[in-house]
Amino acid sequence: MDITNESEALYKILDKDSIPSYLADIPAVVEVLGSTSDLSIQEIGDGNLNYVYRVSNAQDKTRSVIVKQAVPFLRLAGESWPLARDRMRYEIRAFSAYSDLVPSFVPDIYFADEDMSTVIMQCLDNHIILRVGMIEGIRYPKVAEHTGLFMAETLFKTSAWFMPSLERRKLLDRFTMNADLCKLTEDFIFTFPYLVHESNYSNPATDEWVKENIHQDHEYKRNVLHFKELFVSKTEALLHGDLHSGSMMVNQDESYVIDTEFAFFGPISFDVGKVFSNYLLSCTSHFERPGGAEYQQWILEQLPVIWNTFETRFLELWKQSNDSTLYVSGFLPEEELESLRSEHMIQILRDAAGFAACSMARRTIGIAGVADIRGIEDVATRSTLEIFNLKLSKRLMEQRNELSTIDDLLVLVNDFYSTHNT
Ligand code: ADP
Ligand code: SR1
Ligand code: MG
Repeated sequence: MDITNESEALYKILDKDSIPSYLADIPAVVEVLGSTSDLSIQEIGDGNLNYVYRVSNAQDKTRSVIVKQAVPFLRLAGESWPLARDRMRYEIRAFSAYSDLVPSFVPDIYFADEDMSTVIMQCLDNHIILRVGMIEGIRYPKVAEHTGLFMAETLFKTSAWFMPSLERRKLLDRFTMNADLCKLTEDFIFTFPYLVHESNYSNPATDEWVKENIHQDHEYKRNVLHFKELFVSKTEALLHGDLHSGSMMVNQDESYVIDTEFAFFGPISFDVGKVFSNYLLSCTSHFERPGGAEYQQWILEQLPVIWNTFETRFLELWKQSNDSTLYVSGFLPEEELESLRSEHMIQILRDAAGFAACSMARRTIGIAGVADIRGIEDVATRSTLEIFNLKLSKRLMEQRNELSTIDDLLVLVNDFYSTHNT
C-alpha cells in the first residue's frame, strides 16, 4: 500500500522539540514514562535507514521508551536517495507477528503509528547490540541457542509445512508489498557489489583485487544470480530479512531481535545465511581485535550451536505438524517423510552457505559495511581482512553443495583459516 496524500498530511519528521507533545497524546506511552513534562531525549540511531530516539523521564531515568521513525530517504546515503517510509508498516507487522510467535525474543511494542511511520517500544537498557559486544570480544553464552530457537519458531511456523493455506495466504498478503526494502536487498546484496557502481565502498588496497577476482569471476557471479533468483522467487516463510549481529540486543542471559523492517516471505536459508556471515565477518576481524585466536574459536563454536538448535527445534515442530498447506496426514509413509525432511535441512544449510557468501561480499564491497571490519583504521590491515573475507566468500560459494552437516561447514572454514594468511 502506498502512503496516501491524506496520510502524507499527517506525517512530520520528529525531532527533540516535537517528541514530547507527540508522546503526550499516547496514553500507553505516558503510562510507561510516568509523565511527559520533563523528558530527556537522545538520538541513538546507528543504523543505516531510520532515526531512533531514547526517551526517558528526566526525573526517573529507569522509565524510558524507544521511538523509531522512518524518514522518506535512506539515512546512510542522505536525503537525495528517496526510500518509501512505508517500510515502517512492515516493521510493525513483523513485530506483531513475532509478538505472537516468539514474545520473549522481541521488545514490547507500546504504540505503532503508520501515519507517522513510528513504532514506540520497550527500551532495552540492559542489553547491547551483539555486534558491539562481539567487537569488544565479549562472550554471550545464550545468544547462539536463542538465535537458533528464534529462527526455528518464526520460520517453521510461517511455512507451508505448518500453516493452513488460507491463513498463510492472508499473512503473505500482509508482506508482499515491502517493495522498496526488497529492492534494496536485490541491489545492495545481489547486484551492485559485483559491478563497478558509484555506491560501492572503495579501499585502494582492495579495489584491484575486487576487479580481477570478483567482477571478472563469471562463475561466482552466476552463483550470485542463482541466489538472487532464490531471494526473489521462493516464498517459503516470513523472514526477518536483515537478521545479523546488528539486529540483536543481548546480555549474558537474554537476546532480543530488533529492526524488523525488511520482513517479507522468502527463502528460509536467507535468514540463516546472514547470521552465519556476520559471525564469520566478526571472526576475521579478531585477527586485529582484542579477542584474538581464543575469541575466534568461541565464534566458530557458536555456528554449530545456532544450527543444531535451529535444526532440532525446526524438525521437532515439523514432526508435530500433521495437516498444513503442504501436507495431509498419511500422504507419505513415515520413512519417506523422514528422508524428505533430512534432504530439506541439507538444502537449507547449503543455501545458507551461498547466502552467507553473498552477504560477506556485500558487507566488504558494498556501501553498507560492518563496523567489525570498516572500523579498522589502518587501510592496509583492513584490506588484508577484506580480501580474506572475499576469498572465504568464494570458497563458501564454490563448495556449498559439498556440505551435508554443520560439521562440514566448520571443516571448510577451519581448512580455509589454516591455509590462508592474513
Ligand atoms: P535502523 O532500522 O536504522 O537500522 P535499528 O532498528 O537497527 O535502526 O536501531 C538503530 C539502533 O537503535 C540500534 O543499533 C540500537 O542501538 C538502538 N535501538 C533500537 N531499538 C532499540 C531498543 N528497543 N532498545 C534499545 N536500543 C534500541
Ligand atoms: C544501503 S543498504 C542498507 C543496508 O542496511 C540494512 O541493515 C540492510 O542490511 C540493508 O541492506
Ligand atoms: Mg533497519
